[in-house]
Amino acid sequence: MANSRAPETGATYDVVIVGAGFAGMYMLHCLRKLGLRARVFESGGGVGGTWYWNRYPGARCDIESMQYSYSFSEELDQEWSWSEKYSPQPEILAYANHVADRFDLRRDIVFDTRVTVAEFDEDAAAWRIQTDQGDQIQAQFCVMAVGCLSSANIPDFPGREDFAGPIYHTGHWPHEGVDFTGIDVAVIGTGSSAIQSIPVIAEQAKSVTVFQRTPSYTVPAWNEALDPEYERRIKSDYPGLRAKARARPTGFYFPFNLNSALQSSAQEREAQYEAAWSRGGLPFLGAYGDLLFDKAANDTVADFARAKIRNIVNDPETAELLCPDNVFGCKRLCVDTGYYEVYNQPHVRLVDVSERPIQRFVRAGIEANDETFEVDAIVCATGFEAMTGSFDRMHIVGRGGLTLKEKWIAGPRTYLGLSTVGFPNFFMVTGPGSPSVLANMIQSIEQHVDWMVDCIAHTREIGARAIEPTLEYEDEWVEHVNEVAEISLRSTCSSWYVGANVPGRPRVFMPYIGGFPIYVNRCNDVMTNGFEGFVMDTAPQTNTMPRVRFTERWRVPLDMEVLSPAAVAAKRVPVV
Ligand code: N01
Repeated sequence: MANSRAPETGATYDVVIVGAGFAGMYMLHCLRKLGLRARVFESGGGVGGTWYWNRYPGARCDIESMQYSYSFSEELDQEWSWSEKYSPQPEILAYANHVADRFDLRRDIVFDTRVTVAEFDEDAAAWRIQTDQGDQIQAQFCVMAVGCLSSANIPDFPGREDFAGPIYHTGHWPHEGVDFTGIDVAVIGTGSSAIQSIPVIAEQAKSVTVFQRTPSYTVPAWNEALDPEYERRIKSDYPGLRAKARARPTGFYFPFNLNSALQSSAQEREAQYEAAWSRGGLPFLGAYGDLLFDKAANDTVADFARAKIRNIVNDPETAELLCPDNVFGCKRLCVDTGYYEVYNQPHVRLVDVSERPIQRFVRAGIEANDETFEVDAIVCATGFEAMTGSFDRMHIVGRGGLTLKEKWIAGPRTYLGLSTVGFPNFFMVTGPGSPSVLANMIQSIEQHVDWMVDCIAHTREIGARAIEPTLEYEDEWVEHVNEVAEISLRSTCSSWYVGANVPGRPRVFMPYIGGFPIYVNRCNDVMTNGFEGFVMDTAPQTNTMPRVRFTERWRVPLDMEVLSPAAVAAKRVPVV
């Protein structure tokens, strides 16, 4: 990326932040409130992170916009208006830009600059940072705000360089947009990005050929213009809604039925699923309390979803190919607008590559199943190296020359998804081992940032140079994350949650599935107990109680009525 500025060398900051998405922006805002000096490096040309890069047609959030937004500022909540129930990517990016302007964040963010090296200097107790633009700076703390789904997974299809046309990845979409009018397009993949983009691409293209390795379950979004009366009602008590959301396992609020699917009659279940389908979106998973924990219960909802597909898709062969046979909601549930319906259009074709992988790209298109599919453009909707991909792309070196890559060779190991042994003063926003992608990401981000800022402030206030978790607590947390993952059916299938979408990655269930409130309570307790499980060096008064500034708002009572069975089970499992 062109960058004409002179590199910054020799400067010292309190905190360096990698990434200016929703996490990096909020981190910067909070650190400034404490009077700390922070520098943010961002590889993109603007703020917004995932919403800066994922500009593919049809991209929008799948959590209602009124909840998929920052909650730290009541003024911000009141002044911003969303136009749709699930807002489109350009509007979410506009919101990120509004936040950057409103809180004057840009002056501490360096754009078009990728951090390449982060190395802990044990003598200085500080991180030495290098970028691809020649910057060399130092900071006491290093905060990775790199996102969970940022590193594009572009499979190594043979013959990629032979294809005559353009190849796009949904996660790196050209900023000027792509005009598919009148051309033949191939889409590889059928995850959330594909499911959102295919119906929109099909509106323009002469033909769309979709290469499917594994079908996904998707429920309709029933997206619509935001009802002003609904907005007014929420804004009349926004803090109330935010508090209710925080008490939920998913970090966002929606009606949740705790009853068991198996204890309902077939007729009752059908009615319940129909009602949930007609409300649409991710709340569909709240139709019954045991859908993700009991295979027999899950079979009932999977049957319902397959019946929907067969009912919507006219061609029986295509309908069968679109019917998943795995656990419903095991992979991330997709939320769509007109996805199954698109296969009723004569110019949209589904190609099954589940038995035999795509053979190669050739000049004219794609060879699969011994057939050449001639296309003018290829869209790879092939996902991300989730959770750890962005860390892998930097050279991160902790104490004693240990690299993070080496440490995580068999899968990520963290304490609370916040930090990792051997890497002092190093924090990860929504890192592996935290609820992250299993909860409303913006809530997950804010809770992590608030905790980290209180932690950084405390460390400095007591005069410690460094803070790092202990191996004992990290091991216990990793064990607990794995134990809780076993409770849910989500750990049973090959998904990006377990790294199975990228060949060669270790199979580990990466996010914490115990539920957001349980997790938040644990983080609160760790802080209240003087950062239990962490060691601080050269701290003269380690028994000083932390001042809870930012974290206070997360001390909400647990709503035991709506905790998921995994969350309840997690609470029973002794953590330390
Ligand atoms: O990626 P994915 P995504 N040959 O990994 C296929 C979030 N998100 O970008 O399932 C052929 O889900 C792969 O097949 P398989 C959301 O959390 C949210 O769509 O591995 N196919 C799969 O079908 C989501 O879960 C929104 O067998 C290959 C697809 O590519 C996450 O991001 C919107 C292949 C990848 O699907 C990732 O979604 C978009 C190969 N070699 C994304 N390699 C919202 O709605 C991979 N595939 C907010």
